[in-house]
Amino acid sequence: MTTPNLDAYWMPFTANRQFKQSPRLLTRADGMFFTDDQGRQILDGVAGLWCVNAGHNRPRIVKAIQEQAAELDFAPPFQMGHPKAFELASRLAEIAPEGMNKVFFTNSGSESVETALKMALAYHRVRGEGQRTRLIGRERGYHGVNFGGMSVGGMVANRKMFGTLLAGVDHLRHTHDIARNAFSVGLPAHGAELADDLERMVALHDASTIAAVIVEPVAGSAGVLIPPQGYLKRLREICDKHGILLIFDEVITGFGRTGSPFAAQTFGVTPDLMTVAKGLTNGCVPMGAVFAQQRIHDTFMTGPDHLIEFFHGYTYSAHPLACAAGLATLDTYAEEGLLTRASELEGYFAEQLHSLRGEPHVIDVRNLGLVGGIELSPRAGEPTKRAFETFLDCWQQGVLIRTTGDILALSPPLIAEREHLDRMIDAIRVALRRLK
Ligand code: PXG
Repeated sequence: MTTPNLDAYWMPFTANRQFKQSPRLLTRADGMFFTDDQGRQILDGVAGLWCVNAGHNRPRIVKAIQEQAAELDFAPPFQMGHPKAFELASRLAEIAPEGMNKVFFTNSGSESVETALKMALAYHRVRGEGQRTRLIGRERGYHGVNFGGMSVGGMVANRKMFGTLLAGVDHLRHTHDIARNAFSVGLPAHGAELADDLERMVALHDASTIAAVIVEPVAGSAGVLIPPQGYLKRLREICDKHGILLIFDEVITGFGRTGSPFAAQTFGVTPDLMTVAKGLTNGCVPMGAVFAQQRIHDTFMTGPDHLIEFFHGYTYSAHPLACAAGLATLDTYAEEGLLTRASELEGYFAEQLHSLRGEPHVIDVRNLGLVGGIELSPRAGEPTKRAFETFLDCWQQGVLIRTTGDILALSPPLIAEREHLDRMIDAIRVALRRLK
């Protein structure tokens, strides 16, 4: 295949110059594999980008999108609707955590986060507590790249170039603690007390100024940070004590990644608002959503009937193609039991991941459900380079992994078989052994 002219496309979250010197072009995908422009098969160790949970090119989803495009290509979402939007919201409410039965559609994880933050602020205002304007995120959190999500997020490189961000935001300490928790299998034992950081914020700012706390149940982009045992429950309790809303960002953990449909269910902790995207449509059509507790939604339903209750939405909210893809995705998940399959594979995957303990440069291995993280010691003076070289080596071996900082991440499609998991781990082992 001839390589296209690579000049005009300014690529997102990419080392553009390195890429354009030796491009990695994907041309097809099926099941667990991509095909590249050289005709090589690349095993997908990251479900595309944590999104293709049912694997690639699923016939039911492909057909649904094709048929929808011919039937109803677009329907305005404001003051209008189309049947599949309602059907998808109902189907999602059926698998949602307890009581989260209202669904607001967006087009990405970043938009879901902005939507949830705005919902939280407006909710308090409608209830007559409009002074609750403060938003609390967490160090090393990732909540997308728009201004709200960037502000509550805690990844330095994603924030430092972009000015003053939102005012009135504060951050809990992150929970990553290699000194106490290195090589934990599943949930780390130490660190539940870090949730008490929220009490510190309350002491500083007063609870009456705080609208919401947003955290990822399991942080993905920041390098697979698994919450310590009891941490999320404690955060929930402190939020309840002070009337602060708890938002779970489940953009990565949603749709089966941790062994239940949502991490809220895996941990037995129900948030007030929950953001999703990615696996909602199996990555096939951009779509995100915010789940809200009935009580939050109902708070907005006051005033004259003809007035808009929440001044927010997107041209492409509940786009017909996305709704069709979402419905077919949920069917596929249900037929194949994929939303709980990670819990079946978790033990085997953990064994394989933790077999990397003792390999060169490995300072921690972390796992939960079908998420794995391998942390490397950085090369002196060249942070992130070891991980990036491992990524390139695995790519040469025909395995796609993700890296962030000096951490390798795996999040295979939920259809993975043991031999796929073995191959991912083997490729990483080979790469680590020849790494400087
Ligand atoms: N919240 C979380 C928890 C995410 O992981 C977003 C929000 C934003 O979603 P959109 O659809 O706007 O990208 C994400 C996205 C990585 C990686 O390498 C992960 C994401 C994005 C880019 C890279 O781990 N997650």
